[in-house]
Amino acid sequence: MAKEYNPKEIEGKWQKEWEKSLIYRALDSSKKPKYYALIEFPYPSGDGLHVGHPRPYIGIDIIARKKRMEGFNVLYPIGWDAFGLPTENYAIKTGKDPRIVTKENSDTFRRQIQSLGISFDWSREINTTDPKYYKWTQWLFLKFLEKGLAYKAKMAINWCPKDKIGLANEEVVDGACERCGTPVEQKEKEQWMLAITKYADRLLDDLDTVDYPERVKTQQRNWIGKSEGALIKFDDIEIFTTRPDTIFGATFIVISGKEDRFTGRYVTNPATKEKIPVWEAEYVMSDYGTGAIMAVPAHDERDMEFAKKFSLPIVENYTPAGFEDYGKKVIKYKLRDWVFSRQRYWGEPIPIVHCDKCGVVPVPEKDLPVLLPEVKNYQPTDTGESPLAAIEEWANTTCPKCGGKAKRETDTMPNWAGSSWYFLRYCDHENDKEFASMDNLKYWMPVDWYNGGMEHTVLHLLYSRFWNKFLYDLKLVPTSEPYKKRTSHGLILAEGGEKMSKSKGNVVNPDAIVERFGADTLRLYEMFMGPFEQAIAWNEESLVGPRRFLERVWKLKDKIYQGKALEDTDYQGLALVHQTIKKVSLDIESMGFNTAVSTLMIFTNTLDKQEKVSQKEFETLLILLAPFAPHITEELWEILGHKDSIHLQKWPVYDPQKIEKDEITLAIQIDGKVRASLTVSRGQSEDEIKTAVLAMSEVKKWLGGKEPKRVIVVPRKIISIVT
Ligand code: ANZ
Ligand code: ZN
Repeated sequence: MAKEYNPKEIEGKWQKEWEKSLIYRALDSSKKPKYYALIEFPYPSGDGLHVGHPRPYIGIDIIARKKRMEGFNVLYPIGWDAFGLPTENYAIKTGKDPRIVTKENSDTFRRQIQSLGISFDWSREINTTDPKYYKWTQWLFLKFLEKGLAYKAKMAINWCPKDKIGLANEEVVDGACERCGTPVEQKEKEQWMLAITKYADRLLDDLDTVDYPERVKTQQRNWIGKSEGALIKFDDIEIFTTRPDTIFGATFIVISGKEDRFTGRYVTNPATKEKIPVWEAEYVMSDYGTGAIMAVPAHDERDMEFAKKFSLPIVENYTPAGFEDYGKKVIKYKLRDWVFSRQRYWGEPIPIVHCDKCGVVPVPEKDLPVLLPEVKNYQPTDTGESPLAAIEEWANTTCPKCGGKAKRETDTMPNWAGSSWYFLRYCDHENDKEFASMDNLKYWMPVDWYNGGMEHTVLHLLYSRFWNKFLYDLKLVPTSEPYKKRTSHGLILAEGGEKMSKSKGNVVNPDAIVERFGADTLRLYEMFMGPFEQAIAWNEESLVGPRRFLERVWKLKDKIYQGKALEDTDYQGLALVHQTIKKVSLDIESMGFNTAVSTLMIFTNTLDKQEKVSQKEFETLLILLAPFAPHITEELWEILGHKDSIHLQKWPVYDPQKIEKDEITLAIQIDGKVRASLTVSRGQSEDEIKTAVLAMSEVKKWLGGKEPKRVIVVPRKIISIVT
């Protein structure tokens, strides 16, 4: 009896085999062209993987596998973005060392991801919390310092009174802490800052040079928020406006304030020479423009609302005024410098020493990394200082310059630090002399295809582009943009359409799915369930479809007859093969994974209807299916008698001529008279047609046994026989 499809028997076996044969290893030099495929490295949370995590890993895996089969030297790496609050909060709660928590969590993630047969080059695994990694994050910070782009500023920072942590602007959502929802307060504190605003124009302009979805570019542009406007003085109050032409309708001034109130002051409108009142209101931001506006209620909605509420005059005046009339043109940005300090434990220590005599002193390169000390208590302090400040034997040190008493910087870096350059480290992950060698970077960079979540298309992309550009200016990386192409995947939601979350108890663990259906079915299902870019709800029942499909592929092996080349397949069959190759190839390139799978299903159904299937046709199906379902295809490939891996085979190329499946009917003239007709397929050669015509009984009858003098085939029109 034929063997049943049993994923449990084959999946683990092949995963071990691939690990041994190193077929997914990227080589740092090769005659092959390079291809760098990247996913956003995960945060190894305590909950383990849920079925949403692997969606992008599988999608890019399919692209990486196809590229390998097309002859590229592919780098498809993975690692752990492991500093951050959840682990720290867990450590606070349980007293467990975050290092151990991180190790346990990443072990779980690794095991789970490996069970899905994704072709990551595991030899390049990195971990942002590994001192060998964060040594270079610290080194890079010192480069920013050296070039004047890292600086300290006393800033009113966003302060979450519950988490006791300073938040970056982007971590404040509607005035509340992004993590816990507590209303954010302002607190003055010395902070390390990174001058990303120095790169605002280039971050904006260079968007024209990269292949990102338009909505991602728009989001980046809006975040940078460049506007051209004028600064205009209303007596001693300077305002910023993008509409100086509306100045005749400016009936009051609003300066940024905590509540809506009249200040009691009046200033002169330089256009109308009228006295207009000065108000204070929350809707004017203190840190944009000049923090003051001229209110033109007739033209601006917010001003209109305010004018109505407080019965202020509304004047429609279309007297034209231009930039020329007022002030010079200025350019303002919404983008702010990046607050780079965190008063937390589980982050990279900022490698700075404060000396009474010498001031701010960078830790010398030879003393890097500044190791994160082990502590008993991970709780942030009530004063807002980092828990590191409480560890005197660590914080008290000597000045690297003068040898005198000094104190270490006790702030740590934000979560974004490690992820701002990890794609560079993958290129040379073991280097202990440099963050990555220029040779390797020149070979691998830029990333050819980067896929990640929509939630990271603003900040992470902007930050990492900024670091890359900064390093480019120092001639430490070879390209000014790190990512050639960026795409995003949609979330996988829980059944019913809600977001998967532990608190809702609706998280689906891939382990259970692999156990029940196999990894190949899970992979196929995740690709088949809907368009890759769109959010979609998980539906356990639907896993049966892909599983049955794989069973059908499995059974096809019993129908094979050998020794027949693909070209010998009958014409209809050949057209279908080439159509399938074409559609699957193009769909993969455009992330149309769901339609690629359905194309493979149609092909399989057609083969299934045949009594016999040629080995070549079956092999073509397997090769096309291999990136989607790497285990079953490898097993069948072996059963067919191959000794090398299916994943090292050449990706098939379609022949456009063979795809034209329409047949044409040609008239047959004998000595100038139409006597018969013949239906041929477009792919047939002239000789084939001639042979077929002369074999026709009707033609034989008209020829009466004579040899024709000439047979002329006018392509796609007629066949003319002269006797
Ligand atoms: C008069 C006016 C008339 C304005 C009108 C707009 C429309 P963007 O494009 O975002 O740069 N503005 C200036 N500083 C502000 C601040 N700190 N907080 C809130 N609003 C501020 O917008 C610039 C416009 O936003 C400026 O032009 C100003 O209002 C307002 F029909 O001046 B305008
Ligand atoms: Zn000193």
